Amino acid sequence: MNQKRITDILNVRLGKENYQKLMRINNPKLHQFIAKYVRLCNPAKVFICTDSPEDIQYIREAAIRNKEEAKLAIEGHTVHFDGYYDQARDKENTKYLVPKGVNLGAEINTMDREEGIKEINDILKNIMAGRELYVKFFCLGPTNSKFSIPCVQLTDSSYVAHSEDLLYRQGYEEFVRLGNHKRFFKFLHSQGELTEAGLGLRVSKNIEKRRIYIDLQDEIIYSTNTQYGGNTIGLKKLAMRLAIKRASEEGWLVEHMFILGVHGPKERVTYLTGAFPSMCGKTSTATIEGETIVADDIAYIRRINGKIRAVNVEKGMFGILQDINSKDDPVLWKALNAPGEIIFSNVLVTEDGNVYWNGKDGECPVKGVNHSGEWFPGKKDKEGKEILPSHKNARFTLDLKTLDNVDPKLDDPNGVIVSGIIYGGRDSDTLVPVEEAFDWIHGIITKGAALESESTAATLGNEGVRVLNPMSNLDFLPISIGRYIQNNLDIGARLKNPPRIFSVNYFLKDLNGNFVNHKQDKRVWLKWMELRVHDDLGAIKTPTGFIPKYEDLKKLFRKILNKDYSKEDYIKQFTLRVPGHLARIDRVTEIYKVRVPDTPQILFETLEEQRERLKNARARYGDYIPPDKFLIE
Ligand code: SPV
Ligand code: MN
Repeated sequence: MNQKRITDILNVRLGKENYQKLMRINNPKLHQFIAKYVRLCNPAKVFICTDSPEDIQYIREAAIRNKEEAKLAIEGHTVHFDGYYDQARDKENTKYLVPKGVNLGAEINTMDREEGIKEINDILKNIMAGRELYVKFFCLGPTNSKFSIPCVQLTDSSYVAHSEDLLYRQGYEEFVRLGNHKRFFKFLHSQGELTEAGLGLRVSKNIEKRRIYIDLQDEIIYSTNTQYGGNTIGLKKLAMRLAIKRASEEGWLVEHMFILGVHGPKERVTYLTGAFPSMCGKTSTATIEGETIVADDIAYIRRINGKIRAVNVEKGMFGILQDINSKDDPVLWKALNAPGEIIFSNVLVTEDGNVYWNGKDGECPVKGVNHSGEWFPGKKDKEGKEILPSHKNARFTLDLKTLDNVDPKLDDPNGVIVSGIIYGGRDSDTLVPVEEAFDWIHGIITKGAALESESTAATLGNEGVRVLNPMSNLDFLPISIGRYIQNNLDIGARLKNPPRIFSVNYFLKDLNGNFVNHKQDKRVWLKWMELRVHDDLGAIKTPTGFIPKYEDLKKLFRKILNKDYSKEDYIKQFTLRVPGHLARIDRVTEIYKVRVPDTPQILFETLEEQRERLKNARARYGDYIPPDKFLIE
């Protein structure tokens, strides 16, 4: 399309006011993108959303008017439902469109680019007929920063647009300022035809045509016939995929990580990042009492003047509700029960407009409406599966400023210095609750690249299956796993003082199947890590890393939780479980050997060294080695 044709289309389709708003941005590529999809998707109306409070209010009201959200009893709270079969990220239908001859390895879902674009264009044709298209501008990362990436989102879902207003920094003025100068990411979403669900809310009907296609070449993501945030909120996991590709080319990282300010002695604040697969304690760690939150899900990480620095890509939270209660999560609990702008999704709504989620304080209501419609205890779905009051992946969306413990550096364009990196997974039988790696390479390989987790309800499919999930980022990788691991190794290599690397495991069980830790124990692990970063504490060297000394934990448990920490608990938690570790090394090595052809050689070497250390220890002390054995050495 030539420039004249583009402006003609926009002029006619947008109407005067919206046309003028768009034309304040002097960026022909942007105009072309919008014109192309307005023509193809054929919406009845187009709304260009600036950063003004009136425009943002328009979106908020549209979500109610369009019946994508309904008001709840508490001021500012709304509820949204996704379709019964649209409750999580759809891995199967999320594909990278790759040109012929490109091979990203067996773990990454790809399809031929031309074929994909043809298919998606067919689906998109007239898909917005009769509806309004919202055009929104955002900035990933703080604005006006080395980290920032401008983005444009086209969506016919006012729920998606509203969610993004809570989750991302506004970017219209950033686009105006940048004019024609910077590359930007593009997202196109349509929820497709709608059907009525509980409370008269409307959900995507044609789930069989749900597609999430990622075009790395043009930095465009298409998402159709779905509403669930992880499939639709362009700036979240969709943008992450584009950003990982760009970062890989430019020598920085995009990680599935929280960023937490951990408060040490004498008002010292030490920033730790943490990568956990979904539903493994990432949110509850990021919002933990006593510390301050910078990010809960996605971090951009750069090496700047010999230091690793990180920013939060987002400014809000799309968090899991299940099991949030007043005792374990006081910070979130308070925010979720106070007036303020929050979107609840896939919860149970009672007649009086209150919400209930699995594991919330108080009695479960005996009736209400949820993502399955009218709900009552014992209700079953078509497959005979019991429907819980809320979906396990039910979520809340809020601006981080709603929380009491937001860190003052949230919007710092320079980010924060990362002093430690935590890798966490769901492991019922092997890894100790907290452990520090020997060094950068040992940490990246044995804690990050070898991260395994038992699968959860955050993605469609079976739960409880142990899967390898390098850096908990596997679902979002648009580059080969080998290359990704190498990028991680590279960023900390040759640094004088790279971040310390830790693993945590909140899910260890004893032989009777009981968890060996309480949820609050993680507060102690965080303080221990903070002190280790500054070499304020010693540790015990084991074949798999440094673990805490009993006396140190005893003091910390008393100080932080006012609890008596018994030696018996310590031994139960920190015994080295050699058979589990050896089996894990076997599993991980096998996957890398067979499925990841470009695995860096150092991965195999590092795991082999660990195997040798474990075998030697076993020869001396047996299969299950209490920590004190290593103290004597
Ligand atoms: C996750 O599943 O990792 C999330 C939510 O943070 S989603 O947006 O679905 O990715
Ligand atoms: Mn996530």
